[in-house]
Amino acid sequence: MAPPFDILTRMARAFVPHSSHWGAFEAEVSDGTVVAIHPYPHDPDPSPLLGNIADSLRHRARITQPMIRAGWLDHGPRPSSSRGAERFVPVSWVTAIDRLARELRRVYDERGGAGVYGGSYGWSSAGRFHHAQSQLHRFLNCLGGYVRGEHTYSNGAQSVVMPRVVGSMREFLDRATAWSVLERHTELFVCFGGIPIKNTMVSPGGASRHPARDHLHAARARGAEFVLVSPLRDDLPGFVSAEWLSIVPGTDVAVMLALAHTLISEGRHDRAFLARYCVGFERFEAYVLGAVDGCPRTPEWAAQLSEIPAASIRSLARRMAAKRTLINVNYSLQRVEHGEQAPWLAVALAAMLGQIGLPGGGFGQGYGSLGYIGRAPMRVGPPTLPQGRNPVSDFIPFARIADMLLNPGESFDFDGQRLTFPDIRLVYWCGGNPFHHHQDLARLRQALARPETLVVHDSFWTPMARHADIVLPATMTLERNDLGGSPNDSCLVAMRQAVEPWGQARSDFAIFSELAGALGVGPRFTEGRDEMAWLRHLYEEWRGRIADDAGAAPAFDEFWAKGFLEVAGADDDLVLLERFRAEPDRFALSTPSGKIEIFSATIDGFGYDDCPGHPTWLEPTEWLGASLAQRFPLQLIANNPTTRLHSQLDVGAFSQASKVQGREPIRLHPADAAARGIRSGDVVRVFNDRGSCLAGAVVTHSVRPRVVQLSTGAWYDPLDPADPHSMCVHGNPNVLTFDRGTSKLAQGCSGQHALVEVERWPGPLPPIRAYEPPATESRPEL
Ligand code: PGD
Repeated sequence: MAPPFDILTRMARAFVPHSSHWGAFEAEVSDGTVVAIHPYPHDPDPSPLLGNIADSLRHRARITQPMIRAGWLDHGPRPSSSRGAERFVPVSWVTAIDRLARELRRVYDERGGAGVYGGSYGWSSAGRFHHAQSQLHRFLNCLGGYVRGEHTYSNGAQSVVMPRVVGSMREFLDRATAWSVLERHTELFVCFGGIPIKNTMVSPGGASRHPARDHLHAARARGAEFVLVSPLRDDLPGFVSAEWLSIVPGTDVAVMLALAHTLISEGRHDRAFLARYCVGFERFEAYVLGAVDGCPRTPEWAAQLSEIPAASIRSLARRMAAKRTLINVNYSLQRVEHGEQAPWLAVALAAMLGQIGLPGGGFGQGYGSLGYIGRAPMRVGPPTLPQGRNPVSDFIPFARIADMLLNPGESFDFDGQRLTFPDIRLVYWCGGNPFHHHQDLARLRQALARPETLVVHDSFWTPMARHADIVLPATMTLERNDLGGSPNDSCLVAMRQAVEPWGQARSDFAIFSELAGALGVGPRFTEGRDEMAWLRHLYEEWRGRIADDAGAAPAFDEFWAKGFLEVAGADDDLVLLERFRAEPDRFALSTPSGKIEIFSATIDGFGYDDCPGHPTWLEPTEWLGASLAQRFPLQLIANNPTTRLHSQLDVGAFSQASKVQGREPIRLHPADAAARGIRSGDVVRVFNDRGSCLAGAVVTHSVRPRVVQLSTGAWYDPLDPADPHSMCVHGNPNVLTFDRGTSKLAQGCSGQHALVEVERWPGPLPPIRAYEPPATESRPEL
């Protein structure tokens, strides 16, 4: 048994096993403080994001005690446009629990679970038990359920369209080709959106190892060739010596269609494969050749849109047909308007090459988007907290939250269904930051003014916490005990508590246990277990499943003392598509035809103008070819950041070191910078009709001309907090992005692109206040 926490803290120095979404580690603790973070020794390529942890733990941006917005206390629950601009009143836990329990009772009595939005999108933290959304959902299910969200902001378009094209997501996408197979067999790796190492550092639930860089090295050393199709040169590491096809953002579909055109017109496509394993190629072929609308999708046609020379497209198509080729499409390509098209088209192209199911050939999706793609899943998944049953059937695709709050009762399309936005009175957020993940923040603020009550648990004064009515301080993972693990990782981590909770912070579990008690559902929520009893229970349940799989794991106490437990049982048998190739009838796909659907009669039957029955070029509203580009001539790429996970630990040292004069860096091409008199290190204003923000210029040849790149995750910091349209002085790109679903099919997030203009900010520079706690007023009676 490991020494209990109080003894640990008294020891001069302790090394405490722990984990995060970006890697397993040991926290070195001295005098009750984390003094250093040491990566898990077996990790070949630890993430630099570990550098954000130590100084975040005791940062002034931590929430130290429960708070209630003054206006909510004064006027009671009601819509309010003052959210985000008002003072907070510090209250005791007793008062906070009492007020919140009464409010939950009121809403459930009046509206039932259909009046509560508990989707609470967000990555929260690693840890199987304290996973914030699971805790919230379990709690709300004890009260009568909640309106939920479906799919993700990450791969919302892909996760809806792909089941209609190849069937089950997990089997055919996450496991399409193992890294180890790719490293040995792929001759040509065509990477739409690249494989940015920064993204492979992150896996939901954590990863004890980061192997992507080594696999890429090995593939290159064996002679694999890489083609990078991206507006950003560094979307593939330099050591793979990729050929860079510098593309106009949003035009990958046009290039893929032209690759298809070349294959067809030169007879290089595999007709036998298409006939045996696919349906609907003829419909697609007619479209590509221009038989439908008189517009053949030739390389010359695509060159005009993409600015990739026609000769390069033609030559690439020929090489793809001649070599063992893997086509990878990153999630970024589907996080745009009409995002369904690129992943669908990648499958169609791979089918035309006839290599699906051959080692190292075919398609992949998201190799550069998340760390677990291409890694073998464990046969036995990690421990999971049961969430109970949700009796409410209402849901929204996650990215439609502002539409829902602004338009209750209105109907909308989603994946062949006509749904209605529910009428939400109370929003409960736990483990996510919509001011990071949602688009068009001015509109989001108007939407968040609508509910009667907004509750947030977070460890930090994120912009979402500032917009809440009731704010409850949550512990960080190092302040509690948990189990770390993910479905694609062989290491289970005893995430032991390293330090005391900051201020009055409590775990989400502790908060919900108290609330459940106050609402008369305590035993149902806790099942009579405290934190350690739950960990023991979840672990032993998992150990039973391991034993059923003929494996072995030690009893809980031994595991807990050990810290890191390496488990056998990775399912390396990544041959699902090989089986389909060998016996397509026996291993039919879970699509209506049992085959790859290049044309989907189901999707066609929905009659959506923005997502027809086969992959199609649909002009985006905001791209460099649009008329709007005359006023806003630069294409913004708002991608995931390099120096933190989303907006998490933006206060940390690694994230802070990247800022320019305190602002989020924006990268722009030297020609665009020179035309505007901008130099590296200058602060610039980035703007369009939806909003504006300040950012710090980095002038570089790594972005193509007329493109600027500003990553997400700088905490939203409005110059005038009372004005939803106010400029963000820190550099959050979601003040500029547009809030529209990818299409009627998936209604996914399309936040990756927007048209903008950039100008030098002449100063004076407004201060960054994002990390300062909001103003408070004390009320002794509370
Ligand atoms: P995070 O910053 O990870 O962003 O959006 P997401 O909301 O997941 O937010 C997690 C929050 O949970 C943080 O505030 C953290 O402090 C809090 N938290 C962590 N642990 C705990 C805990 O134990 N308890 C509680 N109560 N809180 C906790 C991510 C989303 O953004 C995603 S996945 C993607 S891929 C999207 N990408 C883009 C994009 O490419 N471009 C744009 N423009 N926008 C995007 N938004 C999306």
